[in-house]
Amino acid sequence: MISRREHDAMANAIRALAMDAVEAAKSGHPGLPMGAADIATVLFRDHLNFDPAHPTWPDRDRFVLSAGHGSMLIYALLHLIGVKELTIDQLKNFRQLGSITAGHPEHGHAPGVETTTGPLGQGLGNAVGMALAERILAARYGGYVIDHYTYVLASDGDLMEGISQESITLAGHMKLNKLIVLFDDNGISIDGAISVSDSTDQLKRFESAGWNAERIDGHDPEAINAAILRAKASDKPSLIACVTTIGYGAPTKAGKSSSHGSPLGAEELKGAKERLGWAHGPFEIPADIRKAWGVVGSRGAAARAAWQERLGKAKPKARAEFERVMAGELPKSLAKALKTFKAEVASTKPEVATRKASEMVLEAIQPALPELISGSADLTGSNNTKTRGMAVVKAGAYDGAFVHYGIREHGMAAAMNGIALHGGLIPASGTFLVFSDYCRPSIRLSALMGQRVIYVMTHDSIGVGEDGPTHQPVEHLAALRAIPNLDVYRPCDVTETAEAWDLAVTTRDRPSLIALTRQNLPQLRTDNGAKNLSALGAYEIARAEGRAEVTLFATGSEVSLAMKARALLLAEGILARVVSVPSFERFAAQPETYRKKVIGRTKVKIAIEAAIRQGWDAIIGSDGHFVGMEGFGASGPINKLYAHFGITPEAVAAKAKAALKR
Ligand SMILES: Cc1ncc(C[n+]2csc(CCOP(=O)(O)OP(=O)(O)O)c2C)c(N)n1
Repeated sequence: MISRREHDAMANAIRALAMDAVEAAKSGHPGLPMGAADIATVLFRDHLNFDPAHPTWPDRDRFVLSAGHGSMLIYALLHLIGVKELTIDQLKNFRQLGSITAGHPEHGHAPGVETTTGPLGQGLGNAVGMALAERILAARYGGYVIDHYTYVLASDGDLMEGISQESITLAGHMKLNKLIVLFDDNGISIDGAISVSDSTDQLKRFESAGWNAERIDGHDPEAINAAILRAKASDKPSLIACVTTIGYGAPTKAGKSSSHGSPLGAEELKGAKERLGWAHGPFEIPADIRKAWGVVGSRGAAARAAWQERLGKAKPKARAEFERVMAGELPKSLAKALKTFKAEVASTKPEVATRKASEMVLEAIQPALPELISGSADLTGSNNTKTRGMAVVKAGAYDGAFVHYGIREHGMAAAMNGIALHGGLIPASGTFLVFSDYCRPSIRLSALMGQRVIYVMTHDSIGVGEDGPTHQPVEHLAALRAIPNLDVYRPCDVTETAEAWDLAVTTRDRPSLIALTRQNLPQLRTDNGAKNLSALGAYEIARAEGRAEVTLFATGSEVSLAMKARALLLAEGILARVVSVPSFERFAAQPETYRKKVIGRTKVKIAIEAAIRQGWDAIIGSDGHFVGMEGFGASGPINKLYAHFGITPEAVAAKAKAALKR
């Protein structure tokens, strides 16, 4: 057992590095790392299985610093345990451009940062996904290859955010007993004492969600260790509220919000080091303390070696499959399943809603793609995300492929990020497109982190009908297209839906969102889909019967409307071509020559989309014409709505004629 003196020295190394780095950067948050240093020291020293030389080892324990503003806590820890990229120079360059020690932890920068945190509550939501992924993979491949804990360090802010309620109730319901949340219970946020704005009894709140919850002294290493041991042995997820002092050790700022988010200042820093008995200069770690932390790092190496040995004893086929899914590689049979499906569609020409088309695609690919974890936020029958072959993932019976996320869109999206980050599974889940707003902060993080997360968003326009404007997205496509690194698809028929799924699954470095209709649509593509035309983002789906005067651009349900408008114009001797635009992002990524060719040079260009115009000018030009929505929708039957808002083939034809002055 380590002495209190030795423990304090290890924890003070974190505190000193945090103070020094924030001081050097002239910005950052010293209060949390100073307050939570004892918790982190016990967790890393006595519990966390993490090998600094192999930070992506699949069965490592996950540590999520949900309170990302306290980033110096994780950077100091990773440095001290010996992650080689986390050099002392990186700490000296905390928050500087080009360093891996970003202001808030960013996945893909410093090895060992499991997820990007900063928006409070998101890390906790990710951790729920990681813990769920761990249970699913353990059920599939056996506890000898996957059997790890997921630890979260969360602050008051994490627990105040609404997303935390969705996340903790999902975790409690799923009995994710290997999820352990260490709550930095310091009673302070930016505006001062938490009592200024909140009076929740967090223990009761977590208990009512099916968690263990207890409160301990967060500066007592033995109490922290004992609580973690109890949590590890539990059959429920656990909250350990660790009562701490923010800015622990600072002479005048400890316990105050003034230590939260700015450098302590030279005088205060000097006083803090004196109080902590830390007689070392900036960024200096004495050899004995460095050595003690080094021992922590080597403990992880032994755990990894033992795991490697267990994996070596697995049956070759099971091992190969496990290694395939953990590497994120797709099975060879997937491409064949998609090809067969598209060829079948070309002959049967099904006239279905694209949400139904999506279900048909899932039926076709799911047997070939066991790593796909589908789901819905309580709209399973509407989103069409559950196939016959998908068993439901349940508490205690995790070997399924479908998650009932409940009415928790935000928690669902954050959990999907966690599932993707964990590795071994591809999350794909749905809600109505209008409620993408409820997922948006997490979608943004899927994109920022470049994770393969698939959002299946149905009921994608006023085509929803009677449910009215609250359920009819109008600005959502534009808002989603505005998120960098997110591919948005709006397929027009079964073939394009299959193409969108193909691209979503095979694109590993970013999320995809597939917008799907509630209403039936005709099958427009007549080819067998051998070439994925949606990959081009836009393509000519119908030529003009000669030299075109008009080009009609449309997405999703409006492509068939454009085809009808083309026929109306043709009847009057006006030649029009139709361009389907399933993905703005894919189209923008094409070479200029292709884009110019597809956009063409006809006198009149009209875009048709049952949504707002924003974003279309890049294709039709600011002098192009638009047939779509200008404001919110209305409650009524679908056909009446399209007529009411003037989104009809006749309106398109009239617009074309007016523009041609005929
Ligand atoms: C979603 C979100 N809203 C607001 C912020 C800005 N912010 C950063 S920390 C913080 C609250 C600080 O209180 P607490 O979570 O208790 O952290 P501590 O002061 O203990 O470090 C806020 C509002 C944020 N990072 N994320």
